[in-house]
Order: sequence, then structure tokens, then C-alpha cells
Amino acid sequence: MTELQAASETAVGERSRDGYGDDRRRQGVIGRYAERLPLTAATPRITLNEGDTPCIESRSIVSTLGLGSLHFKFEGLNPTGSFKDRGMVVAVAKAIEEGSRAIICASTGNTSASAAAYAARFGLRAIVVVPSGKIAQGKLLQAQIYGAKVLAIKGNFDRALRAVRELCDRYPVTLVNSVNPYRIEGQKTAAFEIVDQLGDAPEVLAIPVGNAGNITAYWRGFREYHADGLCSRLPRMVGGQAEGAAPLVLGRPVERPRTVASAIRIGNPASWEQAIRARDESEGLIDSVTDGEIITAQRWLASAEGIFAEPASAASLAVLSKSVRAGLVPPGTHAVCVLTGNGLKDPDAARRDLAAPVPVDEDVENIARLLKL
Ligand code: AN7
Repeated sequence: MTELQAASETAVGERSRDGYGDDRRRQGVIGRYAERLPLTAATPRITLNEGDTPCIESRSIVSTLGLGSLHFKFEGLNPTGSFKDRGMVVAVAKAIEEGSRAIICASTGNTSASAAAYAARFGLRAIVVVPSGKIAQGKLLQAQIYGAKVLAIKGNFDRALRAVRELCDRYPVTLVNSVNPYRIEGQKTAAFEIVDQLGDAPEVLAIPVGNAGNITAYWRGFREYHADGLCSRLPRMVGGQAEGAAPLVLGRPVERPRTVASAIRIGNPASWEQAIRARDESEGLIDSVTDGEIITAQRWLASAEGIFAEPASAASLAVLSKSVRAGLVPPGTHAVCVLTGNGLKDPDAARRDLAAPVPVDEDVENIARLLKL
């Protein structure tokens, strides 16, 4: 056998039986990063094929902002359409390991969609508590179709979280909000992937901040890789909050948070201290952006890059753009922007002011005239 034949034998041998080029994706977060997660021999290796999302290179926004490089970590391509799947798979695996039969969360929508999906697939009961009338249509639909018990609470996310925390203290139900430490452990794998995909950590990581679990998780992930010599630098963490829901920027809880980005309509983040620590240790910043800036960023991503992310996700681009204009992120910086969720989840937010479809009949000449062909 020639060397070439031997090499191709090996390559074929590594292929999974159903013909995937490699089975990294099919292993999910637990399979790929097992040694960096708090697993035991008894933790079930479950997956819905979460993680391994693309780091998409910017084609146009990078030069408009004058950055050295810009990549979008598009978490909207996870199985339920958001980054929540990374933490949920670990939280659910540990819940199963511990013999739990039911999971519960408060949610602005994405956590509930993810909890419902993993519970459905792995035989747990899911209960989700959402702020009544305040979550995106697609997310509510997801929780319902996966078969979760959906409870709508009068009041905002912060109230819902308080209620489920108390419930879990008193009844045999596992809390899967990001106050569950396994959620943060799973979510830190996104930082590992960015380094694995780009070869090093970026200089700036722009990220939306709501309950502040994700910024906490990324910072932990980068620090772990850095401590093990797997990246040469640590990024500055640049967090974006919506102006009407910016407790970390104001330095105090917001009683009645308000924003078009319903996913981050949170007034009293559970991981408050950890987010401030991530900001300060990384010499980064957390700033607020207006709803107008968020929607402008969402449209910009879609029309200039072909990426449809939900409004909360676009807060990361909005805050990056604002920081560049303010001179807080210098020209030539290597940046990654985390796009946490899929735009299709929230058609109502995206639809505003978009041109309606143009009615036509099937007369080709008329169509051609209309299009000035
Ligand atoms: C798309 O689903 O809190 O700062 O209950 O859905 O880790 O809270 C969602 C949060 C950013 C903020 N982008 O992340 C929930 C929930 C999207 C989100 C965030 C959320 P954290």
C-alpha cells in the first residue's frame, strides 16, 4: 500500500457510517469537550447536535468599521436556534444523572425553547414560566410544540425567575436557568470553539448581555484555554445592553425593563457580579444601545452579510459599532461578534417598516417593466 492509499484509508476509516465528513458536529458539546466539562462516568452522553456553529467572516461590515478582522459566531444555527442549547445539554445530562424527572426555567423565550426540546428528547417533564405577552412568537411556539407546560406570569422575567427559584427550593424540580452552574459550563464551549476555529482568541469579543450568564461563560472559557496555553491572549469583553434594560450600565436594577429585544428585557441579572468581573478583568466595557441602534444593526447584518439574527443578538454589533465610533475599540482590532439567536424566532420585531410584497399578475412584460429590466 502506498502512503497516499494508507492516508486515504485512514481518512475513510474516520468517517462516520452515514457519510458525514467527520462526526464532530454529531458528538455535540459533551462529546467534543468532555474533558473540560464536569462529567462523571454516570453522566449520559446526550446531544441534539448542538455547538460547532460557524464563525462567519465579515465581507462588508469589517471595512465599514475599519476593523482588522471581524467574525460572527452565529449561535442561531444551534438545534433550537440559540446559544442556550450548549448549556442546556449539560444541565439536562446532569439532571438525568441525578435522577431528576422534571426541569423548570423562567425565560424570555430562548431558554424555554431549549429546555423544552431537550426534555422532550430525553424523557423529562419541562415546565417553563414566561413573562405574559412579552416573548417572541417563535419561541413560545417552540416551547409549546416540544410539549412543555407553559405558564405565563404577570410581570417580567425577573419576577418569573424569583418564582421558579422558590419553587425549586421547595419541590423536586431541577432549575435549568443559568444559576444552574452546569449551564455556564456548557456555554463556555463557545469560547473554546472560537479559538479552535480562528487559531487564537480575538482582541475584542462583542456580546449581548441580559441575565449575564453568557458573558460569564465566555470569559471562563477563554481563561481556561489561556491558562492551558491554547490561546496567546485574552479578549476584551464588550457587552451590549438595551438602553431600557441596562442595569449593569446604570449600576442598579431596573424595575420596569423595556426594549424591542425581548430576549434581554431583564432588569436584575442573576450573574451581575460575574459580568462586572469579566468586564473589569478583561479591561472591557459594558454599554447600552438604543432600540433604534439594535434594529439598524439587525438590518445591517441581514442586508450586508446575509445573516438574520434576532434583535438581542444584534445588540452585540450595535455596541461594537458604537465603541468603534467612540474610539474605545481602535481601528485594526481583531473582533468577534456573538450572534446569540436566530432572527426567524421573532418575525414581529424584524417586520417593522419593511416594504410589503409588491402585488403582480403573471404578465411577464408588466413584471419586467416594474423591475426596469
Ligand atoms: C438571543 O432565554 O435570558 O446574558 O430566558 O435569548 O446569558 O442572559 C435569554 C437571553 C442574548 C442574553 N441573546 O444572554 C432566556 C434568556 C439572546 C438571548 C441573551 C439571551 P444572557
